[in-house]
Amino acid sequence: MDIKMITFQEHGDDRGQLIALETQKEIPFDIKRVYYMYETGLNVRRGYHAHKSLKQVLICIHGSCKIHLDDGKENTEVILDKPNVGLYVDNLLWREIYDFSRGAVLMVLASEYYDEKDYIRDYRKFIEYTKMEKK
Ligand code: T46
Repeated sequence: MDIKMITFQEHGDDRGQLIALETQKEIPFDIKRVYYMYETGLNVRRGYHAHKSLKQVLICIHGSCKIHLDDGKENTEVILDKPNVGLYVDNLLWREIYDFSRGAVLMVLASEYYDEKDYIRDYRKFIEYTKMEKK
């Protein structure tokens, strides 16, 4: 499976590091929404859905977590554990997020406003959807 990781430029000096993320520069879409999850329980697994059209970049800005991605044919696991690395998650990818370390903060930059109608929450429907899209 083709996974796109984006390494962001660090603007470091003797005070520490700083990362800047701009629409259509480091992030390959117009950012319409930012959300982040924190205080996630140690054995929590979240996600369990795909998006019809939403594109996102996931950055674990503190701690670590794992992302399971499935395109309907293949699947893979990605570890996010660096604040200067983002995972680009295209539409029509089933995702599950788990193994959050204590204190982990997962920030997500999204290409669209929140829209429940964009979610595919049933795995069988997701598989049907991926087949329809390829016709
Ligand atoms: C995704 C993964 C990585 C909002 O009100 N606005 C928002 O923008 C979002 C993302 C969520 N919510 C509400 C909806 C639920 O009542 O926050 C609650 C938790 O959201 P959800 O159960 O969808 O969280 P996850 O971790 O299953 O999924 C989220 C995103 O929804 C999803 O797009 O790709 O993180």
